[in-house]
Amino acid sequence: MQTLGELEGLRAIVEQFSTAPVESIAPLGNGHIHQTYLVRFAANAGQVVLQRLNTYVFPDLPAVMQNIELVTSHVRTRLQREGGSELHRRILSLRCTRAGKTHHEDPTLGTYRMFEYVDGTATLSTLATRGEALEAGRVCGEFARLLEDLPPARLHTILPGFHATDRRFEVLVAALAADAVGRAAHVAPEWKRLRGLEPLARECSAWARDPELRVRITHNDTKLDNVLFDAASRRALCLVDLDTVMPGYLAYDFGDLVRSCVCTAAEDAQDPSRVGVRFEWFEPLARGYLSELAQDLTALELRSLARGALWIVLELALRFLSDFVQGDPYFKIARPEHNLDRTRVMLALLERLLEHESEMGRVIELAAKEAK
Ligand code: GN1
Ligand code: MG
Repeated sequence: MQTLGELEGLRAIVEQFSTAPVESIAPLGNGHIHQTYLVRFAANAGQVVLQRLNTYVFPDLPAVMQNIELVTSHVRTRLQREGGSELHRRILSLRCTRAGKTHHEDPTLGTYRMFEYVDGTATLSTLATRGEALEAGRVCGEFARLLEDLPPARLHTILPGFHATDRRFEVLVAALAADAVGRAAHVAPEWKRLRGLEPLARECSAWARDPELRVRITHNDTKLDNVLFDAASRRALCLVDLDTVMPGYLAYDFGDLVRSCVCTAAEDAQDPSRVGVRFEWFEPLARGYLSELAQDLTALELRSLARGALWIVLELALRFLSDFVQGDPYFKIARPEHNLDRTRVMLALLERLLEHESEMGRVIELAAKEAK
């Protein structure tokens, strides 16, 4: 909960965007990067999402906001052309400041932006039905399909090397060597396991030398938390959290969705022995995803999808451990070993996923054949 002073500050920020009187402001969601609030206006004048943006993670906010404007307006136009209904629920809408800017910078309170809140929606922390899995996969594939005619070069590369798993490996090596906060010795067991996974960390870059692994516009943060569902029908409406939309590879988007859906434990569980894989979600996720995209994928892209689940889990293990070793500058933490717990969960998940390595490939092939 915010203090009274914080609340006053937030109200002052809201005034930059709207003159409507505010009824309440409450924290929303559980992102690791920004601070997100739900703002309710008085007299049923609607709700908006207000975000205090993390400028440590996103130093070039104008570039982030330009990407978001370009991508949301492109998707909106495509949906209109396809004759879709309820467009305001199928792509996020930015609300600009009263001065017409995409975000507001306050010298003491920080930098903020606002989105229209989409009514009657829910996010899911876990999947409960096959229908939800099909839908999550479908909306993720749809996002890529709707952006296939926008040249990737028109977008800013917001975070260079974001999914360059081999570079993430090198960052960890450097962090361990620098040992800025004296934690390197403590993470020796995790490092030993990660060191053995270097070939997997280098795999995507090797594949990417082949132009058949196409550079597309990708979301780059497609965890289940970022899929917005209709609360009643459980139909997936759209992807949220568009900060990292930029040129990338499909494998990471599909992989991120998979890893966030199949894990039986929370991303930050404190007991990694509870990590298992609900493999029954993999097939509907793949089927939903490919129902939108199968026609358009190269053979290498298709093969990369199952690898993506492995690449992203390894990448997250590397990122969480690097952050822990560097003293937690990046991911929000609620306890001292939070990032180490996250690392251990990712390592356990990778082990479990590797048991399904060839099965994942077979399921993708079959789903693609059926979708074509
Ligand atoms: C961060 O913003 P949020 O919490 O959705 C992170 C992702 C990680 C994710 C792990 C910009 O996502 O890359 O996969 O945490 N986003 C950024 O939960 O680093
Ligand atoms: Mg995010």
